[in-house]
Amino acid sequence: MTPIASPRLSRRAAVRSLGAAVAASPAIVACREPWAHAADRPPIGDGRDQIADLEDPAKRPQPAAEENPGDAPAERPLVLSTWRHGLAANEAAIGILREGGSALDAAEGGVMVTEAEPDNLSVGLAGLPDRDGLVTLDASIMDHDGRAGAVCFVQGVRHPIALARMVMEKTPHVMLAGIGAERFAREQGLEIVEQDLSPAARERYEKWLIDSRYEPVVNIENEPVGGPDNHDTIGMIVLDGEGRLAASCTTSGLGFKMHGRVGDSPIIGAGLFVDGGIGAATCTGLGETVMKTLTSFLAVERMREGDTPQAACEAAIRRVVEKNPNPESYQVGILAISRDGRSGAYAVQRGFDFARSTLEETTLLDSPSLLETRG
Ligand code: SD4
Repeated sequence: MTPIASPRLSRRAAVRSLGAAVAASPAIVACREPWAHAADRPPIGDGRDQIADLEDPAKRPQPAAEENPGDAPAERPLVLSTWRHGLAANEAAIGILREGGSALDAAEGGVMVTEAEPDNLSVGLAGLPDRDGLVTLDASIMDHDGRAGAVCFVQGVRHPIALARMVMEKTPHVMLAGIGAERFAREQGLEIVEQDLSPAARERYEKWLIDSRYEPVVNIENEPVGGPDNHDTIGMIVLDGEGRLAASCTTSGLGFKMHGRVGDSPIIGAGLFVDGGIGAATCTGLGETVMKTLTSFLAVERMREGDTPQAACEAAIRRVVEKNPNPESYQVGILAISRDGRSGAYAVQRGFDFARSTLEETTLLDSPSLLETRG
């Protein structure tokens, strides 16, 4: 695919523009709407019996939006991001697009807002620590032309997403880990801070130490949906006004994970995937389930095969459930945008909300889920 030439904000300009972007952005729509009228679609069953049908192209949903009334209307530009914290991130991303930034600039700058939040327990340096009391961060970014960058198991880096972009743009590699990534961040002049838990994270950690006595917690997401450790990570997908797609994903990972654990967020194809000629997807949730099914890659490949973004998200979540037992015990949510601006969202279970922004408005939406349609 030929890259589309366009003006691009410098990184510094993009970061500078965040404040102005948020100030100049349209009002956030406060209402929460059911996404894509889940109740109007036929029941999906438990997911496993649908896999065979989806292998038959004749039975797959057709790509035309009008043939899939459950799909959201096509929009361009369009920004989707995971969870409620996506509202502020989307506003910043839309602001960057308004100022002439590319989808990549918006995807990077948007999630930097979340990384900088002082009270976010799942993204950035204020996030929950691992079992050793250390905050370790994962992030990845991908552009419409297939370039990708990622960092994992990094400590003290204020903006891991910016570091991931630097890996993409300034090294011959795709991923840097741990102290090598931190050294590269220092060389590039990125802000590095001493490890120090945020007050909220410290409180939670100290409580966890007493309650859990350092015993392994295999499924930290096996908390009630909406529970404090249960979700987060911001994954953002952007379609800009010129038709370019980009995605970003950044997280402090699962709270109280083993030291050294890396999740899906920095794994290209798992936490995110972009094919500029097809579409983009990003995932959140229990990373171990996503890594084993390359959920974002699968969704983009389903779109390549003709699925709508909504159908692609549903197929990807069905695959997660097919390959990972006890879906009641974990959550995975996925968002997708096709290159023509249609979009989809789906999750294993209730409780996955996401932010959707056009130039006109930003809305918090509830994703439909597989388990809620099982009856
Ligand atoms: C991880 N996927 O590290 C991330 C965490 C997450 O909702 O998204 N939780 O596994």
